[in-house]
Amino acid sequence: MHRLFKPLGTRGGCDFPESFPQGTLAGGLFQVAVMGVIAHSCPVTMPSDRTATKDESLTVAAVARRLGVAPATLRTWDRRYGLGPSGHTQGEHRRYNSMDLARLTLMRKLVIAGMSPSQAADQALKLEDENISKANFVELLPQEFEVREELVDSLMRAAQAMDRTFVFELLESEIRNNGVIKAWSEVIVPCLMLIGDEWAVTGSGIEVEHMFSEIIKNILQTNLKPTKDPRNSRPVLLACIGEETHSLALFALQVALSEMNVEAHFLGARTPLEAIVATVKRSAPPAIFLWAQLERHGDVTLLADIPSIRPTPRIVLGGPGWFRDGVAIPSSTPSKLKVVHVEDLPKAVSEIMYAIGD
Ligand code: B12
Repeated sequence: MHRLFKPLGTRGGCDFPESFPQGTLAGGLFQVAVMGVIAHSCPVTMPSDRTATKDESLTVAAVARRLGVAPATLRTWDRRYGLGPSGHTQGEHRRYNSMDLARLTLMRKLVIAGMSPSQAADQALKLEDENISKANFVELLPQEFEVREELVDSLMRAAQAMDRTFVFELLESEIRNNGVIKAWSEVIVPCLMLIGDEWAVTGSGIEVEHMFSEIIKNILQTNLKPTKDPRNSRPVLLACIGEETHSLALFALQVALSEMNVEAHFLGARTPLEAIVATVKRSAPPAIFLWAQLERHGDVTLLADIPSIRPTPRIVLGGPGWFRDGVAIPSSTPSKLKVVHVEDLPKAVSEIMYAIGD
C-alpha cells in the first residue's frame, strides 16, 4: 500500500535509519511553495525531562528510554560517530553523563529534523555548553530547512516519532516568527491533510492525529491575544455547527481575529443550534462564523432557524462540510440573513472584518 509518510525507522523503538531521505514530501502530495524562513533568532529550549542532572550517570538503557531510541541505535552512534558514554565505569559498563546526554539529545532532534546522522553527529560533538537549554538547535539546521516544505516534512517526522516537544517547539517558533495565518495556511494545514490522508489510506496513525491536534489547540490557545478596546462593539460568534467535533480551524480563526483586536464569542466544537440561536438573540453578533468539516454536519437548512435581528448579521460559512455536489449555498436565508462561503483563513478574517465595518 502506498504510504504517504516517509518511514521513520522502527516505530516505537525509533531505530533511526542511517540516512533520511531529504527534501520532498512523499508522493508529491503538497507543493508547498518555497517561501518564508524559520527565523533563526529565537532560542528553542530542550525539554527539561530529557536533560540529566550534573552528577547523573546513566546506563545505555536509561538514555535510550529518555531519548525514545533503541539501545542498539545508541551503540551505533557511539561506534560510528564517537557519541558514546564518557562517564566513569560501573562494573563493566561505562555510564553516560549529562554532557553526553545533551549531545545525544541534540543529535536526535537534528536527525528527526531531517539532517543526516553524520552531519547531526558533527554538530552534536561540537556542543560545548553543558546547559542544553541554551542550545539553539534550530540554528544548527541545514540551509534547506528554511524551505516550508522541509518544515512540514520535519514536523511529520517528529509527529510520527510522537516527539511532542519537538513538534511543539517547531510550531511555536513558526507562529512566533510568521504569525498564525501564515503558520496555519502554509505549515499546519498541509500537516493536517497529510495526517488525515495517512489515516484514510492505512487506517493507522490516529494517535498521531490526536497528539498533533492537541498540540495545535494548545499552541493556538496560548497565542490568543487578550482584546483591549476591541474594534467591534459586539463580539462576533464562532462555532462548529451541531455535532461537528473538528474544531482546529475555528481555533486558528479565533487567534487570527485576536491578532486584529477583534473580540469573539468562541463556542467551540459541537455547538447545538439552540446555543447559536440564544447567543444571537442575546448579543446580536455582527458576524456568525460556522464551521462544518464533515458533510453530515453542514446542513444549510439549519440556517433558517437563526433569528432575524437588527442589524442583520453576516453569516460566514467555512469548511468542506458545507460543500456538496448539487447543493448551492443560498446567498440569503429565509430570515434574510446574508450568507457567504469562505475557502480559507485569510478570507474568513476579511469577511468578518467587513461585517464589523473595518
Ligand atoms: C484533526 C482531525 C481530527 C481530530 C479533530 C481534533 C479537533 N479538535 O479538531 C480527531 C482525531 C478528533 C478527528 C476525528 C475524526 N475524524 Co478527523 N480529521 C482530522 C484532520 C487530520 C484535520 C481536520 C482539520 O482541522 N481540518 C482543517 C483543514 C486542515 O482541512 P480542510 O478543512 O480540508 O481544509 C481545506 C479548507 O477548509 C480550507 N481551510 C483550511 N483551513 C481553513 C480555515 C478556515 C477558517 C477556513 C474558512 C477554511 C480553511 O483549506 C483547505 C484546502 O481546501 C482531517 C484531515 C483533513 N484533511 O482535514 C481528518 C478528517 C476530517 N477526519 C475524518 C474522519 C473520518 C474522522 C472520524 C470520523 C474518524 C477518525 N479519523 O477518527 C472522527 C470523527 C469524530 C467525530 N465524532 O465527528 C475524515 C473525514 C472524511 C470525510 N470527508 O467524511 C478526514 C478528512 C480524514 C480523511 N482523510 O479521511 N479528526
